[in-house]
Amino acid sequence: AGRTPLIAGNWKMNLDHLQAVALVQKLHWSLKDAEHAADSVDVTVFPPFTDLRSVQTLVDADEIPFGVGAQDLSVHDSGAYTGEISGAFLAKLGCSSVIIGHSERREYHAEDDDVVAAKTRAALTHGLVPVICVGETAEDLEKHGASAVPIAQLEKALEPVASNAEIVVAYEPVWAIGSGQAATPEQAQDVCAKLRDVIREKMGDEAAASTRILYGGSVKSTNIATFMREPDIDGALVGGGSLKVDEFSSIIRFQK
Ligand code: G2H
Repeated sequence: AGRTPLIAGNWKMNLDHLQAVALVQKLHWSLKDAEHAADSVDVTVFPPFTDLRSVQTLVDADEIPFGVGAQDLSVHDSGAYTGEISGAFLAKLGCSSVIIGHSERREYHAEDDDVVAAKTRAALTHGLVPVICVGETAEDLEKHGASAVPIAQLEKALEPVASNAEIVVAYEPVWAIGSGQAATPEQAQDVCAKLRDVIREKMGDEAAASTRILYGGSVKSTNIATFMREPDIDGALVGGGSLKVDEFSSIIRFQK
């Protein structure tokens, strides 16, 4: 549908700054040498905060065509918030985007839809593209079906978003995360199409046509192509599969 695919690597709390630099360097070489270049795919990596400076320095120095993003940000711009990281700092480091509302933040850090909306606003204020994560738990799935919870989460997150803002949405069914059991492409497509309808309602036709919606949850080199064939899935948010050079490189070079 004219949207450039986006493959995003969410490293979670893995890799120190030296390991991070080594992985990005090797990934770059692997993609450069690859038979099928991944020219028409955007790649963004989301290292831990402490790796961002090192990764950004390498990416700049070697002109590596990867975006660099953070895994979280503060709702505040600056001030007495011990341990928090402002979107202003991330922007200054050269980050292009930030993951917001990942289910692990929702679960372990009690981030609710209000926090997700506030963080989305903070990201946009500082010129960062928010990668807004939504998804249902196994319990939600049983009680309400697959789409009700992600739809409600996205509606709330989009409240502070202007119709011309660039955002990315990631649909990650919580039961599929790190479990090795991905959703089927048909299930994921069904929810992603409904999420695109939410974008249309809240932001209009243009935003619905241009916004990239990713699938996340146990994406691997062996299943990426099946997701990428679906009309409303524009890429993937990859956790475990983004930590190894060969695997992530294969995911990036998916063939439909
Ligand atoms: C979902 C995903 C990346 P994994 O959290 O955000 O992780 O690919 O390990 O399931």
